Amino acid sequence: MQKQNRLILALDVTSREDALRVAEAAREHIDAIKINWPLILAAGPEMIREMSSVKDVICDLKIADIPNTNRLIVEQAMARGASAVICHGFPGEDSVKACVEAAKGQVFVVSEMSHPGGKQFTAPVADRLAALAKSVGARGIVAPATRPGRIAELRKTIGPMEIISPGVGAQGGKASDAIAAGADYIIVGRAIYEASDPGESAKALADEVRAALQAGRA
Ligand code: O7M
Repeated sequence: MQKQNRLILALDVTSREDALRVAEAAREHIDAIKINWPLILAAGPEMIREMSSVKDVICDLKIADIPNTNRLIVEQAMARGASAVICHGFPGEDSVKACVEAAKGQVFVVSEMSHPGGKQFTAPVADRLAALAKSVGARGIVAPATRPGRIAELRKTIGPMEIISPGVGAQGGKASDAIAAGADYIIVGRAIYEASDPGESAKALADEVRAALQAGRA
């Protein structure tokens, strides 16, 4: 994944036609496409391969099982051209390790989730989940753009690992706040794929990210 626009498109649409339309429109303003269950269930797992010809694909299956099942899931995703996968940390170290081994390190571990319910169970253990991601050699963590202060705190735990951050737009977070707090990439779904002009919306977000980076350097 090239770190150019620092924008990951969450392609949670439910038809192949919409996926192609939105991905093509946003293409030049994004660094990766995140594919989750809605698209895979609607249009089939071959969407991973098809989208990987547009941009790097992060397969967001939020894998959360025993080590052997985790390994089997990751192998299937990688075999279809995924560049990285996303797993949960709560099943424990052995389960996350199985993902990291099967994906050759290309794993992002969910820490504190971005929605209101994320405060209930994930927030109290988010620092431990981030520490686990670091100790098993994952690539990065997922941290909430809806609570930028938490991005900055989790950064202290993981050091230079990557932070990818959902919650911008429809969930109320701001791209510039997430970037200023230390996110490497923002993840955006509805604010792009529900926009009347997804390309324009992606461009505006990428511009906002660039401006936040420049302000941080000034
Ligand atoms: O921009 P949205 O709100 O339409 O979409 C956000 C995407 O990020 C959507 O695909 C969610 O599944 C995902 N996400 C969250 O919204 N919150 C989280 O805490 C974690 C994720 C995520 O991507 O986890 C890997």
